[in-house]
Amino acid sequence: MLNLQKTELMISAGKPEQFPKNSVPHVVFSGRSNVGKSSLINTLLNRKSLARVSSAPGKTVTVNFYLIDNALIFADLPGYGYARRSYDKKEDFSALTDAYLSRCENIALVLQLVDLKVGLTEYDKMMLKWLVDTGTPFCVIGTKADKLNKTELRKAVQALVGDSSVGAAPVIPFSYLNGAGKDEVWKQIYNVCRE
Ligand SMILES: Nc1nc2c(ncn2[C@@H]2O[C@H](COP(=O)(O)OP(=O)(O)O)[C@@H](O)[C@H]2O)c(=O)[nH]1
Ligand SMILES: [Mg+2]
Repeated sequence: MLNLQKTELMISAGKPEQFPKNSVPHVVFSGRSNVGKSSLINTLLNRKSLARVSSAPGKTVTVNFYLIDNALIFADLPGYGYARRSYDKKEDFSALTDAYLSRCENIALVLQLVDLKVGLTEYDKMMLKWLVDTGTPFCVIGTKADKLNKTELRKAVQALVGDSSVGAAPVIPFSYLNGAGKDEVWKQIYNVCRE
């Protein structure tokens, strides 16, 4: 088991040269701005505010690397598809994300976050296609599950499970408000990291 107390923000990398160069496996958090990446990271690590939860999303373009117990890295990618971001900032985001995804050889698992109320966006589908094409292991995390009633939740999860871009990947509904899905996400992380 990992000692989650031993977690630190290694670096907020704004340039590829700053990406960590050690050989620790990476779990990558990908998704639209505001989808709940920081909230998921904080929940998984039992922290309130290690990863900054933003009400005004998408200002700085960085990949944030958290080192856990010297054995695992959480990589928080820049959020994409945020409408108010200026055009060139958008370019920055994709350049940095592309650089990370193409250069990092230690990606063990990608958690692709999708807001259950919004469903899959074109950007989400682009990312999922890349994950399938490159054979990168991934799970889809349906976020903000607490905002839906039982029927809506079942429909939203079914829509993700049935989408061809998701394929056979696990779909896990998650809520940071009540912790639903937290154990299942950790199970997936431990599964790939044991290999
Ligand atoms: N109701 C609810 N709100 C959430 C959940 N996760 C995130 N949020 C809210 O969504 C907003 C964006 O969350 P954040 O974690 O910063 O998203 P990020 O931009 O993907 O890192 C914040 O206002 C959060 O409080 C959730 O599971 N349930
Ligand atoms: Mg964030």
